[in-house]
Amino acid sequence: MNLSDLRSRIEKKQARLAVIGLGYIGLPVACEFASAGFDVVGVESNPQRVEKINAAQLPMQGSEPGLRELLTQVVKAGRLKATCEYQALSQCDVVLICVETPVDEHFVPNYAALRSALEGLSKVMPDGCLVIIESTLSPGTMDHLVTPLLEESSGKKLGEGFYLGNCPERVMPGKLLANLRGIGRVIGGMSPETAETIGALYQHIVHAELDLCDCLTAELVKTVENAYRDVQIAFANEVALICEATGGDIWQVRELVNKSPGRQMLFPGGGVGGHCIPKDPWLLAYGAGEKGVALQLIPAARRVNDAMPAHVADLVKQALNLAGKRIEEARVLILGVAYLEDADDTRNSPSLALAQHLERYGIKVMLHDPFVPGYQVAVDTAIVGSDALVLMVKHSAYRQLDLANLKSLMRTPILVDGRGFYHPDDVRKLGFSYWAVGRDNHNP
Ligand code: SAJ
Repeated sequence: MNLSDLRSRIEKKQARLAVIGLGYIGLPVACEFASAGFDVVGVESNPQRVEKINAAQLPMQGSEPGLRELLTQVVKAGRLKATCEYQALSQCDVVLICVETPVDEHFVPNYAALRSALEGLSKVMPDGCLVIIESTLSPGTMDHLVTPLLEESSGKKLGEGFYLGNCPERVMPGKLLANLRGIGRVIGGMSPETAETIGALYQHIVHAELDLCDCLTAELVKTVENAYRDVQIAFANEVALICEATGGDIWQVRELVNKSPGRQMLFPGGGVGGHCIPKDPWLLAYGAGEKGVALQLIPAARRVNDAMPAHVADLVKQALNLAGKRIEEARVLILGVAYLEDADDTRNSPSLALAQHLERYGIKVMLHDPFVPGYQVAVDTAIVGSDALVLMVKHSAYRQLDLANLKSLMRTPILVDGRGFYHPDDVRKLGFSYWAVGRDNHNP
């Protein structure tokens, strides 16, 4: 099939769609296209996830407004089917690839999942198939990895036997559907006609601007927008350290700085987690490094943010020492394991990094999270006999905690605030020794 025939089938919603990878990115987009009227098959490596999806059960916990209902609607309508078999792709006109693209311990992209998806697809890819990579890629990957791998494995030629584009996702756990529907997308095509065809597809589900460009630009935009955010957060974290040392209050400083025209300081905190921000700067840096550009600022920002869990651990240690507690006998409860408030995603969780630092000091660590399975023992049970409570995630449920009651259950009333969640006076009035990222900890 040529691009103009494909485009016409897309416009009439007759094109048969497939999504490889039914995770936080793939499942919502598969549901959205199915709901828009396309027949969608999802290819997923995890058989339990396949089973859940075909039973219209959401495979993730957190609060994802509208997704559970949407999944039920499209599965019951027979518009979305999940399978582990790549053979299902042999009948598809358009294949979206939504697999993880993490970096390894040396900050080098780990494209194992992407390679596996591309190789699986190549074996069964029909002529004229349109392949769209939604995964985040190091700049240059479409040219140097995706295209040659698809051509060599399938024996087809780009632009004749198949078409190729890169449409990076901009979702956020907790707002998966809202972001998918309401945030504009950059659409890169290996040819302008391909970008236009992909635009014709996404206009069925994205009710925001679609910016068409080449694939390198799409790869750069995605990694740069997240590196930008990481640098902004690192700036806030470094100013937080200045405020702690000088006795300032970062939350007041940030509010007043942002009254200055053109300033938009972000929030400091106990660390930067998630599947995007901690790794996309490294994907960008890798692409730059391949071209001989040695970066300074972007890697430094990563180091600042990655040092925040250790900084919170140091605050806990200082608090215990001041309270005369023996570190190796202390018990600490961490509130929040997910990397973001009101979500269940624990990828690159700063809380888990904090727990490792505390355990290295010999501290017994307990963790609580209302959304993450395995961490849901009631707070007023887990806190009994503890020497410090550490707030690491601003889950809404934590607003309901009765701090006076929790203090009465603790052995030592220390509260360490990693997210500016509490007002120092309110907490100290209850008798807590209050410590915080970005605040004056000289008189806790
Ligand atoms: N964080 C801070 N300070 C801030 C903002 C975030 O410490 O001011 C921390 C969070 O606690 C979290 C991590 O950074 O641990 C990431 O938070 P995030 O708000 O950036 O959430 P993500 O990782 O889901 O970011 C995604 C990104 N979207 C995509 O990559 C598609 C990001 O570009 C968006 O700006 C963000 O969602 C959003 O705000 O929607």
